[in-house]
Amino acid sequence: MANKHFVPALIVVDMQNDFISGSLAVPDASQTIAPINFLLALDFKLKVGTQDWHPANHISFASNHDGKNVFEKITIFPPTKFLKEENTAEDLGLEQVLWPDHCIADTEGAKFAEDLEVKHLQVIISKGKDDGIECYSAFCDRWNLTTTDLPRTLRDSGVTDVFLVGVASDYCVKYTAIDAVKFGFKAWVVKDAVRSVARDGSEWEEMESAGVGFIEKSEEVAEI
Ligand code: VGL
Ligand code: ZN
Repeated sequence: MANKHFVPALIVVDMQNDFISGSLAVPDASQTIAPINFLLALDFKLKVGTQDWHPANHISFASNHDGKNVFEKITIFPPTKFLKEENTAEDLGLEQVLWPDHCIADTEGAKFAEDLEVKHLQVIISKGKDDGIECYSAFCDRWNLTTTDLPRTLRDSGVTDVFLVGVASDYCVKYTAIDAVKFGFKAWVVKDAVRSVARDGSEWEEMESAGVGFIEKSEEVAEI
């Protein structure tokens, strides 16, 4: 029988106070804590926690755009300092939802949820740290101009498959899962351990067409 090469990593996405019970609370996010703690106690080659880690003047905050309300959409352009030679900022406009202030670096709202078993996390990836860069994915920013340490960290550990849990399944989990596939990993979203902002289920088709796989229940991961 062929030797199946399988090196799993767990990626716990943005399980921070502001997303659980704070300024950008994702409905029922606290219900993911038990399944995530179950997964954190299993064996993985690597257990990674990601965190949104914004400066107060972050581009995604409605409060930083005069006359704009939260959940309004605007077009954002990347800071010129990150541009690659072939692009100008005007080529790279992206539609951006404006959020309430959330996960400001070193605040209570940016801390991991108290009941989460963070002691199992071996690596923490912070993202959205530059005021002009929006970074839903834990791999790279929305323009793919900057990457985090995550791709290299996973490759250095020989990881083949990533199991994704946390919030939000229609933003940071979705973008991270789709980028995981783009960066050459097999990606699995564990459905009972994620929750969404919009609760309309629209994220699943998008992830499926990108090649992301799904697992219904965290208990099933123990059997893989
Ligand atoms: C997220 C909105 C803004 C997320 C982060 O973690 O899904 N959503 N920033
Ligand atoms: Zn954010």
